[in-house]
Amino acid sequence: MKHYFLPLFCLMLGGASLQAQTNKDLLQPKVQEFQLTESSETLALPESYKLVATEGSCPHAIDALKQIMPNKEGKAKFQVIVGKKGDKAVKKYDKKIPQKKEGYYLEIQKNRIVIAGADQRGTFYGVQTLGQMIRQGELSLCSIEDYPDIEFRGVVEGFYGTPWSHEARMRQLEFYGKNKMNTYIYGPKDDPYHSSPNWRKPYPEKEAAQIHELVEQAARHEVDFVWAIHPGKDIKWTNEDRDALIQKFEAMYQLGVRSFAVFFDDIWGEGTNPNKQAELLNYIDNEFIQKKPDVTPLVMCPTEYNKSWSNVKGGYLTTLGEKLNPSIHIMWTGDRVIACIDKPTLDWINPLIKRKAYIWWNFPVSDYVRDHLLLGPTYGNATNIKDDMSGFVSNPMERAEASKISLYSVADYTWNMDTYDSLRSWKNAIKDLLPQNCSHLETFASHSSDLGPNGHGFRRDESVDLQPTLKAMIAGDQKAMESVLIECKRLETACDILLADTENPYLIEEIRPWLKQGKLLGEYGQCVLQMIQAIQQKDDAFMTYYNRARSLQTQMYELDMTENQNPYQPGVKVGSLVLLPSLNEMFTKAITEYNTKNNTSLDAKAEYNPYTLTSDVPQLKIQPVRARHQDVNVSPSNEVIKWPANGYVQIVSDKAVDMEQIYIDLGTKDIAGSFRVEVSADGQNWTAIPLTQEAEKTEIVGNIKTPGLSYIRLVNNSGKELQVYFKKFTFRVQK
Ligand code: 14T
Repeated sequence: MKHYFLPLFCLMLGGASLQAQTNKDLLQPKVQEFQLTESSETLALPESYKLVATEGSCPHAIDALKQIMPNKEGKAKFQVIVGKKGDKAVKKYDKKIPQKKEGYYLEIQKNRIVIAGADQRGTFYGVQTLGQMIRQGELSLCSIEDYPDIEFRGVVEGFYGTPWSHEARMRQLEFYGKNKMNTYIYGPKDDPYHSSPNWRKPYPEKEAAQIHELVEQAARHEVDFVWAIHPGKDIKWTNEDRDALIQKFEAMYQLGVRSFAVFFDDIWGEGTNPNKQAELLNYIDNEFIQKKPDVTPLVMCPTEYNKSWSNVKGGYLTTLGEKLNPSIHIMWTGDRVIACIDKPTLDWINPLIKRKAYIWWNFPVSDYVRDHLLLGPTYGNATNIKDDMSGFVSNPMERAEASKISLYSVADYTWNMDTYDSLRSWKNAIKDLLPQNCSHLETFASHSSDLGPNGHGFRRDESVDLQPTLKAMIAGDQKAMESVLIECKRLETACDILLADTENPYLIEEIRPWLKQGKLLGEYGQCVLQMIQAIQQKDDAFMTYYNRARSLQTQMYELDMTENQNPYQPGVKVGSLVLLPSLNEMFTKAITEYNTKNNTSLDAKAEYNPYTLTSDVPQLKIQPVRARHQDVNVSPSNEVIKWPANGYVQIVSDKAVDMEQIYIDLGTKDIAGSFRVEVSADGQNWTAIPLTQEAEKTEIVGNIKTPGLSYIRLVNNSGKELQVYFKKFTFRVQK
């Protein structure tokens, strides 16, 4: 067999280790049918090839092919045959093309490569698979039949917070194409021209030019750029607003947009009327979407977008189900705002909306836990539901590159559900994102996956491999202590190496504060265990280890107080589910014992939160509370809170403190009179605090003059249920 490698070609492969043949488990997303040729021979790409294609067909596939095979084209014997069903070039292979939208047939033979798609996009995907095989090394002679399980697969940029940058979006779109995701829904909550009141206005020139550029990038990578509008906060059900919406869509169409969505989430009042919503959407569908030959089906996000918020008797969903044109897709986040999807989820919603739900999966979105990175495996969705949904899109983190760990797996899951393996997919994702330093990123990511306590009650496992060892360590097992020490060293090393990584500077920039925290955590773990060894061996170095461990605790705290200071969940948390708490437990246990034995009084506290929250408002019961500097802060919620008459939110401090001011923001003007704030030293005798709220402002302020308090609570004293936001609840205490 001939083995020619173009030098250029080798360069392209960078330092990636070459394998002798194709590893089908590394093809992404996992392909449906992979057949090795009996001879199990391999092929090195020839120096030149002849491209056989039908003029003008599948331009994006051909462009992509030229990128991955920059070899000389010519009259060589080796043929690369590329085309879509119906093209003359692939006529011979017609029967082998999967009869599925976006499917393809790929064949590697000694004298040819064939890529025959069911359509243009399928052909493009075939080229992507070939590219992955080439990057692995020599090509196994084989044939592949491949197609997606879910029709619409991808991402909805729908989070609160800083929208992705233009450059980040450009990189994302390329990534989606490479991973065979076909949908990017543009709906950043903080784009003023997406939502009220500016949804009616056209984009300014610069923003318009950027959207146009995104649309072109999306087309190049065979992604539907879906532009979403969020008009419900202030829409009037008039012909005027209806025409304004169509006009905006028309302007977006002029910019190249061919896919559209209308979101009615996160609103109340007149905008939530399902009859009016359906009427408007059908009008848009009939008069705009259906009239244009090149526009994909309309997508809508309902006001009641998850089961826990839906009031079936109220008829909202039933009305949409009955009235909305059958071609309009309805989004659904599952049984709760943040939920994984299974068969019962879909068996509940699909009959109500009389169509297959289009899943909006709220993972790895972190806009409600902004001090955590969600870098762990993507798991929890059932694998027997491919026929029960029309689409599946993931709402990601504000950190675009870091989100790719999960998005890679979303691509994998939605393409080939039966064989989805979250751990394999996670490892492949990390390799893909950071080929050289993947082992270090894996180490770091394994300790950076849970969300911490949060109002949605959604959690992820963390430090999974280490959990049994940590348990054994706490039970006093010496061997386990050594293993934990090694893992902490590994974490420190990983963070150090990643901090200076240059392979993916965007990723490192996004996660830098967490890498610094991870490094400190790794050092802290080692130090705690060295300290314990010193106790056991009656080593004089004990005091030095103790002091260093305390210093590292302080440094972790300082970092948490100074980096990533967003107003929602400020701070930087790593290993917060098991690793840090286990180390802290070891620290406290060791110092307590030491104090008893040696009659000393070293501080054994590792971490301390004196405040707890209690509430009888269902949506606020598990809202986390934190103390930072002098501020005690309840984490805000994005939800519309149904606050029952006399319902309360209460904070208890386990020691008396001198409270100063309280700041409350319920997102509502003129509401101070409907609530009272009261304080108490004993939880029995309460004193009300006078509240002030300036005209046209939503913030409420109270001055607390009594010293020595342990209780503070906010009560709805309007005598009726109120619907409010919960944007701020902070009080200051004297040091
Ligand atoms: F539209 C939706 F399907 C949806 O999930 N909306 C938001 C989403 O943009 C946000 O990123 C996500 C995570 O916080 O949750 C939804 O946001 C909420 C969450 C709430 F609890 C909006 C209102 C809420 F009450």
